[in-house]
Amino acid sequence: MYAKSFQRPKSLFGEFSRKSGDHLTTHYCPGCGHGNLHKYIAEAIDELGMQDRTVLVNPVGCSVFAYYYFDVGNIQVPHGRAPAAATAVKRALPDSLVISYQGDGDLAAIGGNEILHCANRGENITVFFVNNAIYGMTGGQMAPTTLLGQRTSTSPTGRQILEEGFPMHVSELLASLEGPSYIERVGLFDNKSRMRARKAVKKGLQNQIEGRGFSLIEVLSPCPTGWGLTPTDACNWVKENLLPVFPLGVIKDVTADRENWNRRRLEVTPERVAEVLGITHATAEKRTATWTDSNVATCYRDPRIKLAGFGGQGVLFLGKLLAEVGMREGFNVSWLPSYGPEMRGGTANCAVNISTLPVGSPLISDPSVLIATNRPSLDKFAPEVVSGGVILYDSSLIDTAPTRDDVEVLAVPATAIADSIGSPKVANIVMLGAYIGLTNVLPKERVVAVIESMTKKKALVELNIKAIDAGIEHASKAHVAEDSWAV
Ligand SMILES: Cc1ncc(C[n+]2csc(CCOP(=O)(O)OP(=O)(O)O)c2C)c(N)n1
Ligand code: SF4
Repeated sequence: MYAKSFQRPKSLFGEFSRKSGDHLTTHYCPGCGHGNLHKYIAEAIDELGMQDRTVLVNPVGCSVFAYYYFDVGNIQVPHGRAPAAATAVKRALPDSLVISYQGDGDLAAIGGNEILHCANRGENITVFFVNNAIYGMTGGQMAPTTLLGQRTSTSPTGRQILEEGFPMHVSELLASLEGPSYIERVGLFDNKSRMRARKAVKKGLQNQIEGRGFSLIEVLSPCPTGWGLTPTDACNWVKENLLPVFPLGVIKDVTADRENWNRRRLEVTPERVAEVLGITHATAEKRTATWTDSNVATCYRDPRIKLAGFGGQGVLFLGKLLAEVGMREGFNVSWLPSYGPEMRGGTANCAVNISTLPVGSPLISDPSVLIATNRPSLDKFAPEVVSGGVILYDSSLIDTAPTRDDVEVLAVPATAIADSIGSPKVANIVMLGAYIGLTNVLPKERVVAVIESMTKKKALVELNIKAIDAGIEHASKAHVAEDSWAV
């Protein structure tokens, strides 16, 4: 007896964790071609035994969340930049299977330049180019591949030659270059075309494994939502409208002549980076700091610090200062700024790691320390601080204390203190003084040394030293007051 069982390819996750509740379906609309293509790619990866060595470069577009579905290495990149990221991964890890997955807006519009040069270099990668003739994710705007006369949200009367030019035949364009090895156009509109697509997907990946150079598979893909059609009508629309303009078939195939098309492995060492960038003082020495013999309490060690306030309050500078001092102390550090487009007055925050361990990511979603200098920042980030963490806030500007009782809270009237010693501009440095006064995480002398190396103005250095001292003093007094209260 035979039993036929259908199961999900291993290269797709067993459950999709993106949506709460439903972990079985993807976020794609019913009848969308992305789902089919995901399945064919995953099946091919399984068949080629490459799951552990695959890196999928996810684009911006409807398929931005492909990393919730593919159980392989994933990178999500800015709009149109997948070929550059794929190039970097492939050159650094030539034995990996690198996939650039892109829509027609992503690949042919904003990323037109990237794909052109990537194809021209003949990078040994595989590109899946999903052509649905519009920008699906953002509401069906016109793409370079939109058909003449096709109505979209940005061509409401239909695409016109004299207004928007001709539909772009990207595959033919790329095939005119010498670099690419294999380019085929397939469609997803009936069983036969889907089987052909499945084969092309596998060949594109196989080529890469065999070192045969650049492969691109263009997939004419239904977008029922963007086109305002039912899934069945969308398949018919592919056949009746897209096919005559974008005929299916192999557009270029010189894979038989191409071997060893892999690049030499790119050695990226700190020394090499320093050499290329001409940074003579860069050293590759291991970070040596430890907390073992320090007087820093365990709860303050390896801090993950979020600093937040208005632009112009100096929170980004403060973060840089902390990271610089930490680095000079021999810790691993990172500094990641985040700010709005306003030059002044918008919100600004940054994340700083100071760690004895290598920093895996500069992003901090669970800070152990929050230094907040305005109310919105305190409201936004206080709930993220881990239990047992520390919150310092400028109580001159924030009139309500955080309500958390599982963290240590220090109110610092930083702006008032800074005002009293000469300038409200050093309120940020008062906050810094309070932080190091409370935790001992970094020595004051080192902070001063870094400030001295940043400015030649003696008066400014002196004002900063006063601000640090005032912050330290405030922290120690607050501690004493708290201890006596506790007793
Ligand atoms: C730099 C930048 N510009 C514009 C956008 C807005 N945007 C998001 S997705 C998208 C178009 C995606 O269309 P396509 O690549 O065809 O993929 P589809 O959604 O149809 O699968 C645009 C313009 C963005 N996210 N980033
Ligand atoms: S909008 Fe179009 S491309 Fe995007 S998920 Fe829906 S059907 Fe697919």
